[in-house]
Amino acid sequence: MHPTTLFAIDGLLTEEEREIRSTVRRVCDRDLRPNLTTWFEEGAIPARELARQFGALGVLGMHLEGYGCAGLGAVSYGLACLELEAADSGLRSLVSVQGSLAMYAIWRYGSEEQKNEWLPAMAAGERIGCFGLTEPDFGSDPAGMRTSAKRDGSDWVLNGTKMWITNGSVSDVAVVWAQTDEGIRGFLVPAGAPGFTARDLKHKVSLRASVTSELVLDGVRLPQEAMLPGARGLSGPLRCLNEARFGIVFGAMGAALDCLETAIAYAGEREVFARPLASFQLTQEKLADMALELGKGLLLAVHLGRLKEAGTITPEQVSAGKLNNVREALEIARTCRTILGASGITLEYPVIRHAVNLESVLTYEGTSEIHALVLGKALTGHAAFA
Ligand code: TGC
Ligand code: FAD
Repeated sequence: MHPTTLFAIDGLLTEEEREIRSTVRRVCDRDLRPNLTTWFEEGAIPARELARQFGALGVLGMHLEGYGCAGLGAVSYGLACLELEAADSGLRSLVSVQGSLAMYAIWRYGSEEQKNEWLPAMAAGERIGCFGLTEPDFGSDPAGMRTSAKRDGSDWVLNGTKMWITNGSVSDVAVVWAQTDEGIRGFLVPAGAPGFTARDLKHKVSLRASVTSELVLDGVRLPQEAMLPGARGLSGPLRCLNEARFGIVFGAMGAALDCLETAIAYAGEREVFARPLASFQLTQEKLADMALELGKGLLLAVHLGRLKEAGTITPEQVSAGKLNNVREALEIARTCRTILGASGITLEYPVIRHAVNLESVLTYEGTSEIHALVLGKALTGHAAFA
C-alpha cells in the first residue's frame, strides 16, 4: 500500500488538483530528477533555464489572480510545492521565492505600473525576483533591520546589507525592505542599479541546488516609483511570509514522501540476517510511525489549504503547519536514512540530500523556535520573543 493511500488523501482532492499534481510530477521526473545529484554536488543550478521551464509549467505565482498568473486555489499551489520539493527543496525554494515572496509583494502592495512591468514577465519565468528581509545581524527579529532608505529630493537612497537571499544573484529585481522615517517600507531594486551588488554564499552543505546570496546596497538611488505604495510597517513583509510558509507546509511533506518511498523500496530489497529488512518488526515500526506522521501532515496541509481558499486562515495556523510539517519531515528523513544504512549517506539515494536540505527549511521562513513562540503567544496571550 502506498503511504498516502492509508489516509485516502486523494479523495480530498478535486480532479483538477490531482491533474496539476501529476503534471508537475511528470515534469520533475522527466526534466529535473536526472540532474539533481549533479546540481547538488556542484552547488550550481541553471536558474534562468529552470525559471523559464517553471514559467511554461505555470507554477510561478500560480495562486495569484491576473497579470499572467493562473489564479488557482491554495491546494493546487500546495501540491505543486509538494511535487517540486519531492525532487529537491532548492527547486521549491526557487518557485516559492519567485511566486510567494517577490511576486506576491508586488501583486499585493505594488502600483498598477509596477504590477504590469514585473508580474507577467515573472509569471513566465523571463524575469526572476528575490526577497531581501534578513540581514547579517537580524534574522528572526527583522524589526531591528539596519538597512535604511532616506529621502533625497524626490529620490530614495538605500544603504545596508541583506543576507541569505534565495535567488539573489540571478534576480532581475530585488524586493528590499528598509527602515524609513515612516517605518519599514518595501522597494523594488533592479539588478544593475549603481551601488547594488549580489555575491553568492559558498560552502553550503544544505540547499546546494539553490542560489543563496548576500545583497549589498551602497548608496543605491531609486525614484519614488520604486517604492511599494501599499506596504507600511513590518506587517508588509510578514504577510508575504505567510504565503511562502504555506507552500512549505505542503513542500516539506513532498521531501518526506520521497524519503519514505525510497526507504520502503530499499527495505523490501535489502536482505539482512537472510531476510528482507522490511520483514523485521523494528523496521515496520519505523515505517508505520513515519506513515502516520506523513499522513497527519498531509491532512493538516489540505485542511489549511481549504481554510486559505475560504479566506479564513490565520498566521498562527500557518505557523502550526510550518512547525509541524518541517519538523516531522526532517525526522522522517533522518529515520529513512537509518533504514538505508551506509547507503543512506550517499547521493545515490535522495534521502540524505532531503535531510540536509530540510535543515535549511527548518530555519528559513521563521525558525522552528519562532513558530513555537508564535503558537505560545496565541495560547497564552504572552509574547516571549524578546
Ligand atoms: P510584532 O510586533 O508581533 O508584529 C509587527 C506587525 O506585524 C504583524 N504580524 C503579522 N502580519 C501578518 N502575518 C504575520 N505572520 C504576522 N506576524 C506579525 C503584527 O500584527 C504587527 O502589525 P501592526 O499592524 O500592529 O504593526 O512583530 P515582532 O517584531 O514582535 O516579530 C514577530 C515575529 C518574531 C513573529 C516576526 O518577526 C517573525 O516572523 N520573525 C521571523 C522572520 C522570518 O520568518 N524571516 C524569513 C525571511 S524570508 C525567508 O526566509 C525566505 S526563505 C525562502 C525560500 O528559499 O524558500
Ligand atoms: P537567528 O535569528 O540568529 O537565530 C539563531 C537561533 O536563535 C535559532 O535557533 C533561532 O530560532 C533562535 N532564536 C532567535 N530568537 C529567539 C527567541 N526569541 N527565543 C528563542 N530562540 C530564538 N531570508 C530572506 O530574507 N530572504 C531569503 O530569500 C532567504 N533565503 C534563505 C535561504 C537559506 C538557504 C537560508 C538558510 C536562509 C534564508 N533566509 C532568507 C534567512 C532566514 O530567514 C533566516 O536564516 C532565519 O529567519 C533565521 O535567522 P538567523 O539565521 O539570523 O538566525
